[in-house]
Amino acid sequence: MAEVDLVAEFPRPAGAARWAEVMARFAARLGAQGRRVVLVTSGGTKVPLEARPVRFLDNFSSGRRGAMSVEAFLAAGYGVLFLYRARSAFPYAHRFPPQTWLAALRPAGPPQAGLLSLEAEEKALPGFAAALRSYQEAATAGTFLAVEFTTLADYLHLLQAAAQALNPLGPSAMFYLAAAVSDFYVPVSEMPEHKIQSSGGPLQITMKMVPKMLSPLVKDWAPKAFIISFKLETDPSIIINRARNALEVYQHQVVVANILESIHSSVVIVTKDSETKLLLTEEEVAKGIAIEEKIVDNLQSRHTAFICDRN
Ligand code: 9Z3
Repeated sequence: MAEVDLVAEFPRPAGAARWAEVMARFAARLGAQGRRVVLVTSGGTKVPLEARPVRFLDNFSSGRRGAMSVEAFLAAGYGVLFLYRARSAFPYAHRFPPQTWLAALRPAGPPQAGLLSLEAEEKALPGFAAALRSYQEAATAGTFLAVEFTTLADYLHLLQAAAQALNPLGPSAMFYLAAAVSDFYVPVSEMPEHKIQSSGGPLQITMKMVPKMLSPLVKDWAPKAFIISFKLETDPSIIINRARNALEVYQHQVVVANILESIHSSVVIVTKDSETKLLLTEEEVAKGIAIEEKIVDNLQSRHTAFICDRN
């Protein structure tokens, strides 16, 4: 698809216009403070197979990469726009699934003057108070905005709106595209309206290629921004070439290359003229250090150099 006509191919989600305004205001406010702002996309997209969908195509992404990276960007002083798959990992909260706090927290007496007191053994919820503090600090400072998507169509429209919101920040805007976006979809015009019947026998579906949004993002939507895409493969022998190929085709700044079986312990940061392997040692894992801290640290330095260069 040469020209991407999002509206014609993908139904615009309800609320997209309102989110576009909220994102533009968020970016403008942080830009006026002289803050860098990063868009972190996270989680997998859901692709309906029927017009009144019962079945979907989805993928493995848990959103952990995105959630952990948001924490590291906030700690580094960035404003963060988090475009994430509904019910995937959420910054700070993902460390504490309900079964941990449901068992650990208990009411500490009846509410007094509208204040509910809860208590827990410190050991039962390690890091819980620190996570609450970090989240609430970002919320109070107004440096974090979370926007949900579920389907591929939601994602595409919100990505475009986010890019347009960040465009006025020029090189101070970073795009960190960690979401696992479907490569395939069924156009609305070709979808069966009702649930596909199994009485029809084995199912064959032809899916179209999803247009690569990196192309209009780099060329038109936010041409001055610092743009990082992620490349995922299962075959280590092809990953670096695939990453280099993406840099050549889209002309953006960085590809973070990862292999499915080691996504949370090792990545390679690939640029036009460098390859930097980031690895977690066993001691770092034992200390609770996450690979995202290293990725964000590395990219932050590159972003500084990029901004200096553009100015
Ligand atoms: C990634 O490669 C992310 O690192 C993961 C993170 C999705 C592997 P989790 O959410 O996993 O922590 O479970 N994201 C991009 C994957 C992708 O589909 N990239 C496209 C490709 O490889 C390029 S846009 O072709």
